[in-house]
Amino acid sequence: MDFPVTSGVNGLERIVVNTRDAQGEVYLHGAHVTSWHPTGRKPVLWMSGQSFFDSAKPIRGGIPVCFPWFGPHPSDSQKPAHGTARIQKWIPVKSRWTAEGVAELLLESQLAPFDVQLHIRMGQALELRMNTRLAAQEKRAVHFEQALHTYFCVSDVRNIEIRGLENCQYIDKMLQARRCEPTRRPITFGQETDRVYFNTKDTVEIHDSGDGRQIVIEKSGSLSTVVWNPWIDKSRRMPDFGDSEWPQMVCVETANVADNRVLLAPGDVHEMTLRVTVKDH
Ligand code: TA6
Repeated sequence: MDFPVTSGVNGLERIVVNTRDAQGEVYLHGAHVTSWHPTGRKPVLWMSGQSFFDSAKPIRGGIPVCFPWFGPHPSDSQKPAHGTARIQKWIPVKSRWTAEGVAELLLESQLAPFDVQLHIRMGQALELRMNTRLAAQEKRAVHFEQALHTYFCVSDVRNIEIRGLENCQYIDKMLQARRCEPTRRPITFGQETDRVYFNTKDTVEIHDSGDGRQIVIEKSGSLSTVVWNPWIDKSRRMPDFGDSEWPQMVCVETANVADNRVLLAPGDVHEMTLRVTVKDH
């Protein structure tokens, strides 16, 4: 292991990455990437100043791994929102430098009936690869949902636009999960926004003139993209989200949810990837 496991906030274990090209952190709790930015750039991933760091609760910010369901459990309200992966301690299997100075980490978890691996590469780009397979003893196909629920830093959510989803149908959670036709224009924000865009493989760009940058979000093995900002009232209702933090973040989530949930057969491996890069506006 080229990158040691050390003690983080409240003693939760983490791996700190500090390379020529990038800095970042990954907590074993939830295999949670809590920070990343290329050297010399502002943070790319947003973290709440009120986040819990508690082995029984999800971390607020960075990249929560939502799996094997998204949102409330479909039939049992006692089960945790967004599944169990993000509140489970993952096992660090590998951490190494590559010849190009990229930090490569591999964490895995057994979330019955699934075995999941999360490969993370931190350099000038941030790359995550989530591989999901059924445990060997499983003889039947099983459905799952997943999301890399990424929180991005922005100068002010009221001054950004998100491009790449103009031609996608979406489910609008603010309209009682109504199915909506494509807007044919970039996403801008003037209220709480909670949308699941489905049947899209498209790259999404966050254009942030305030920070003078674009955050480019590429993906594969994902047909859903979720866009969320809690705005004022919902922020106040979340104990791990500061009341005045909402303008500084937006979630763009690489996912397979709802219509795009995955049916995984015994012996198959499902792969979903996310690649984040930053360029000047
Ligand atoms: O991805 C958007 C969403 O599903 C919102 O509805 C909101 O609940 C958000 O996730 C955060 O969920 P959490 O369980 O992390 O508070």
